[in-house]
Amino acid sequence: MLTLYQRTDCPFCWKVRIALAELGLEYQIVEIAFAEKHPDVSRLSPTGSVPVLVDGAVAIWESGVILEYLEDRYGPGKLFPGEPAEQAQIRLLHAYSDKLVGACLRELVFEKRSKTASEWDSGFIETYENKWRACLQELDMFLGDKPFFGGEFFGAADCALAARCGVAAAYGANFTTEFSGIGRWYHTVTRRPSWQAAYPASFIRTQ
Ligand SMILES: N[C@@H](CCC(=O)N[C@@H](CS)C(=O)NCC(=O)O)C(=O)O
Repeated sequence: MLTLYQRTDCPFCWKVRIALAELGLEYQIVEIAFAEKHPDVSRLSPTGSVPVLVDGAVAIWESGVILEYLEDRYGPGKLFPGEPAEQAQIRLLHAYSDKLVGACLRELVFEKRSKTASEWDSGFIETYENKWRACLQELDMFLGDKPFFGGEFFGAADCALAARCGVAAAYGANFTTEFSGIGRWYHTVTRRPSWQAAYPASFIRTQ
């Protein structure tokens, strides 16, 4: 049985849950509280961060490496489908999601989560909403008419971006009307069984 050390509302963990569900894998969860230093996580992950996936004698930290492992071990051609050039594109979009989309959403979420609505810094929020909008514009152009960021198939980049967009939606960042391609994609994503299975049971209240 696979074990996932995770925090439900963490987008890196959410991404891994979507991938596990896409591959139809059963797993058990060890939930780590916010700021908790769990001894298993400290032992298994040099960064001390989650997600950490344990598969028998193998322990993997770093969500991107977890997806690569799941692909190789359980789903060749499912999370990174296509020819090398298409697979590289999926890896680039996955990195884009973690590094660029993640960076601006993290600022938005922390600002909203750490304060009451009356204390929010509206200028700060506007700055990062604009960065988020710029990311969406690029992603929308990239997606074009394709059903998924993985092309015809829902792949690793879709897992990562689905979790990011889920966080954005939960924190009130509307994006589905302004960017029609992303809106169509997100609508499809939210109807997938993997999305429903992986959706966080609870979100930290924002106000
Ligand atoms: N690059 C890592 C990032 C993981 C990460 O930042 N996890 C956060 C939760 S969203 C965490 O565990 N933070 C607590 C810590 O690092 O001690 C990955 O992709 O797995």
